[in-house]
Amino acid sequence: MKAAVLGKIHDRSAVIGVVGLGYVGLPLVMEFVHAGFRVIGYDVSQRVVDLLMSGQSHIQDVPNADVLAAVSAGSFVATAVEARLKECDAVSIAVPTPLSKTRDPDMAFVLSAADAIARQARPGMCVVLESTTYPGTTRELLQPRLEAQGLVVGKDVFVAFSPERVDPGNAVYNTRNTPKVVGGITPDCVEVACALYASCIDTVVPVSSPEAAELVKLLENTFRAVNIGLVNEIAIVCDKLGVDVWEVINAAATKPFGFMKFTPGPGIGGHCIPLDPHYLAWKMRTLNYKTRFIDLASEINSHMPDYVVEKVSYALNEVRKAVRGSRILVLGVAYKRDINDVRESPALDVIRLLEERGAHVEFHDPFVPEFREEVHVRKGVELSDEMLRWADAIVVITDHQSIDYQRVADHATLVVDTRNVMAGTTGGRARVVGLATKGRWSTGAKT
Ligand code: SAJ
Repeated sequence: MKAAVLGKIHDRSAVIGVVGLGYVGLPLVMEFVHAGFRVIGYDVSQRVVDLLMSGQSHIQDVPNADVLAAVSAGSFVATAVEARLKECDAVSIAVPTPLSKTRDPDMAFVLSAADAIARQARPGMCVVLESTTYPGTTRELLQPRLEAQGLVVGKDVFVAFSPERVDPGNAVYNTRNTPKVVGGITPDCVEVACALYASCIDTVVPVSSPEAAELVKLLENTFRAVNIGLVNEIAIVCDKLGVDVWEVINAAATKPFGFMKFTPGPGIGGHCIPLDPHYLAWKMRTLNYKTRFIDLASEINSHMPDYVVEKVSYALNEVRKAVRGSRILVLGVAYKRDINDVRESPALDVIRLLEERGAHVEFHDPFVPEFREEVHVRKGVELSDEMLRWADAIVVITDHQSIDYQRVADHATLVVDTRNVMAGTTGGRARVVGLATKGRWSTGAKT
């Protein structure tokens, strides 16, 4: 069976399935198409399926033209019909793994994908889970569902975990040129899954088990969460010492070895960093172990929106204004610069906290004209000189590069700058308060 599937991968006659056509799945579809495979994309959203089949892309990093070309050539078909998975020789699962309200893993998407694939699975199939999850998921949730169909893993079917490493909006690193870690249930599973990805990704990194591969991903993103938490705490330390945190970090970053630059901010957003470490923390709790670094980093990072609002309150107070009744313009609501994704964005917390204190808050984000709050859609405002003058305070949350910060300095009266974007401005009427400039006023402090 292994030789058969390896042969189909080698001669590109294998039909590849991708379950979940989001920011991970759709780029992966395109890489398999460009490698010469026919790809069946399965998604439960008929809206997504219809959009893709009409030659349009809903993913920022995948151009419409790529989708249209693949669909027109018959190399890619999107479907919401589960039975189409029966045609696949290999299937990659790239569905969301969110957290529940109690910050526990929500495996519903993975389980329904695994059940769908199990129902359609047949001998000779390779199934790879890509969704970020706790160590043990592949062996405990995916493997038994396939075995329940009478399939022997490592003989009839080949099962592996391979973490996604998609960085939305990254112009340098994409699915093809980012090394792909692969951990299989058996050595033959590793061999088959590595051959699958080696067909369309430059570098494949085999590891000895799915647990190792699952943990690789969690280490990568916990590493970021913990270091962001550290540098956010350093910002608070600098605030109490009256030291410019950006000066300290930029100087530390001159160390050519043994240091990696992270920057403080209003908190962490996105679908990875705020969530992934909690998958590991949850798993370790079931083993009666407390992952203190993860918990502490999460505590500091999730406190940053409160810290920012305290800064706003302090800065307004310095000009005898209360937050209540103040007009505040938030610049940037996306969770990081130059993208349009607001998931878990700290901006949402900052806006909520300011409004709870009675402020009138508007936002401007060149990438996000509007976003959905619980029950209504919140629309942004255009960035105008009038709007800048209207605001009692401008709060920079996302450091989009397309915003003219000199214009902000020239027309605003007060800027609370959580991303150090005002450092590049000169003069202007605005007073700037940074993340770590307690009471120290600077008009466009340069670092
Ligand atoms: N952030 C900081 N300070 C930093 C870095 C990030 O406050 O020094 C904030 C960002 O503003 C954002 C959040 O943390 O709100 C997450 O930022 P991120 O740069 O980690 O961006 P993500 O969430 O898009 O992370 C993705 C991840 N990719 C995958 O999981 C495959 C992550 O592993 C990548 O390292 C990251 O992109 C990247 O390097 O850009």
